[in-house]
Amino acid sequence: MAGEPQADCLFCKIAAGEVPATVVRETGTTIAFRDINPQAPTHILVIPKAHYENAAELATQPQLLADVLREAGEVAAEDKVDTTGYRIVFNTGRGAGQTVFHAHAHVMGGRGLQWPPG
Ligand code: IU
Repeated sequence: MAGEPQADCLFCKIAAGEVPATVVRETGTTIAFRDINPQAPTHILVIPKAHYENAAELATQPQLLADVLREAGEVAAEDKVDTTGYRIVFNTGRGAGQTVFHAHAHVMGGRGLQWPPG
């Protein structure tokens, strides 16, 4: 159920501290960690600790969505990509490349980013 921990969800396990990750920031509601397969010099995932499948489901909790977006800005600033520019991406659905079905914002920067993305 939305908002409840899922036994088979990797990001729920990272949020619970059961699976290690390179955590860069944590709040009461969110956790941010470096992507294990970075696609840019800065590639950080910001997730809500509670389980929502994707950005649309997360948006049913507006404060939590705002928490994730605020933390995306914070990690960008901490990695100093806020001045050069960065991208916040929510892949949504398999066809768009979503592989982990626990909502996560990719924060990417530190190199030139093409538009439109592939
Ligand atoms: P996607 O948008 O669902 O494809 O993003 C999932 C990301 O999670 C992807 O960039 C993976 O490299 C990343 N990831 C991770 O950081 N640690 C893991 O143990 C696994 C995936 I599995």
